[in-house]
Amino acid sequence: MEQTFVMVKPDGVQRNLIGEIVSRFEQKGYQLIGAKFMQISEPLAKTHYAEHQGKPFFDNLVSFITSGPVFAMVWQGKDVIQVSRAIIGKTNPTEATPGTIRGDYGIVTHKNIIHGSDSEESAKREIELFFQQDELVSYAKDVNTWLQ
Ligand code: RTP
Ligand code: MG
Repeated sequence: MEQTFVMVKPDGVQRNLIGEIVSRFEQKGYQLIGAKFMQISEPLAKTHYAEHQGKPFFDNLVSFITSGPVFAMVWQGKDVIQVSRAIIGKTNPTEATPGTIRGDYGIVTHKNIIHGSDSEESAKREIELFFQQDELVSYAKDVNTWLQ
């Protein structure tokens, strides 16, 4: 089953949006198989955002993502990589459609609340960067069991 890496950024944590964000992915029908509340180190930030090294916003991006705790997650389900990006919305919240997370809660590009992997390759890379294999738990769900 397809998996992707999603992370509530420091601004999202500070603004108490963890629950809202988790809820959106749960309600869509995706399954949470890993989660970690953590502080990103500078080396981890630079590795995670390596594709942007050398760009004018790189240093600010590293400072921002290490400025406070984040909530890192792995979500699983059909087409979860592409659909997560749709749930998250465009990078610049000004262009993000209302109804998306960035469209509903973001205003500026450098504080856009949430990260999601943009391809199969980056999902695999980012999951391995943030999680050990034994920190991911796939499990069957049967809601009715818990109502009886
Ligand atoms: P992310 O990786 O954080 O999920 O965001 P994204 O895919 O939507 O955007 P990406 O192009 O990967 O950029 C990573 C983060 O860098 C900041 N950024 N600033 N022109 C700019 O000032 C600029 N462009 C990108 C954003 O915070 C973006 O989320
Ligand atoms: Mg990106």
